[in-house]
Amino acid sequence: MREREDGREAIRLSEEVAEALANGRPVVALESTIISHGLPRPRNLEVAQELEDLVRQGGAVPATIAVLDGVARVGLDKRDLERVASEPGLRKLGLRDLAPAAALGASGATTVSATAFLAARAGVRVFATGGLGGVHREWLETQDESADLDALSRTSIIVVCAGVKSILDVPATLQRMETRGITVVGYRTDEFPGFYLHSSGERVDWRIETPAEAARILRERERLGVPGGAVVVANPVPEHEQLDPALHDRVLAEALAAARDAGVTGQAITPFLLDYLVRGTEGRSLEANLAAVRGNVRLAAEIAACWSGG
Ligand code: PSU
Ligand code: MN
Repeated sequence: MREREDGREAIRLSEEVAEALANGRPVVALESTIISHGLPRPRNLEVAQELEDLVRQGGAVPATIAVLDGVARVGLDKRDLERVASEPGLRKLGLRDLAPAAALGASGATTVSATAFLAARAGVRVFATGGLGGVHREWLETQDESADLDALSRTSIIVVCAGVKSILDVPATLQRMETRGITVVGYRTDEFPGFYLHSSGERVDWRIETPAEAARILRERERLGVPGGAVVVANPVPEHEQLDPALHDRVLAEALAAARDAGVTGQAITPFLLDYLVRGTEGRSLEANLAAVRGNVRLAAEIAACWSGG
């Protein structure tokens, strides 16, 4: 990695991650914004550890990504994870925020855009999260489209997710992904998942049945020379663990109205809506969110094994 004048590397890999990558062992990247801004405390720390354990049980090495004291870190130890889960005022960092955070020595959790970028730079090619960001419903007025999409259109990585967050305009987000050349495949489904919901009601054009097929698709993207971009593996939350769709629709409508009334915009809107849903569903949205993330992490570990084995 390129060094700064003061000798500090730009991206620091944990020993375990560096060793796994050097030996061609499977590694799964995990983002940290879901921990710091997406889940209530103190449950978030438990979840951060649980997700790392799930990666290990799947035979891969977890690489949770964040920026601590200005250093982009790929692979965190227990104390680092505690900081991400509980440090007051920890920032939310997208791709555009990485350079100022490094220059100013700031700390922050990384979103999908920043995590995918750092993972790929470090050589990690499989990444698991909950739901991607995308085009917000108020897009016509706010022009709010998550930087996740732009980053994924330029980063060669497999992202396992339960679709995009259902707080978004899902058809518009799918359209933007098509325009930007992001490959989207359904995992054992023909329907695009709905994050808390098993299905968003939208169709996906490609369906895969095995983790090996996901790895093969990224390989073929590279072999063909399709300009760097992600393969999104859309893995639905099992139907029996989804949020009740009627409850989802009702509380989401309330949440969107509350955000409008409170004038919440920009980086704050996604955490605001997710938090409103947790409270408005008495924690049921949280359980569905966690079920989705767990499933994604398990599948990502399997895909990582295929990636490094192939
Ligand atoms: N998935 C979740 N919970 C989250 C997120 C994803 O289950 O909180 C985070 C991711 O970090 C994603 C971010 O990149 O929300 C999107 O934020 P925005 O809409 O501001 O781009
Ligand atoms: Mn945004």
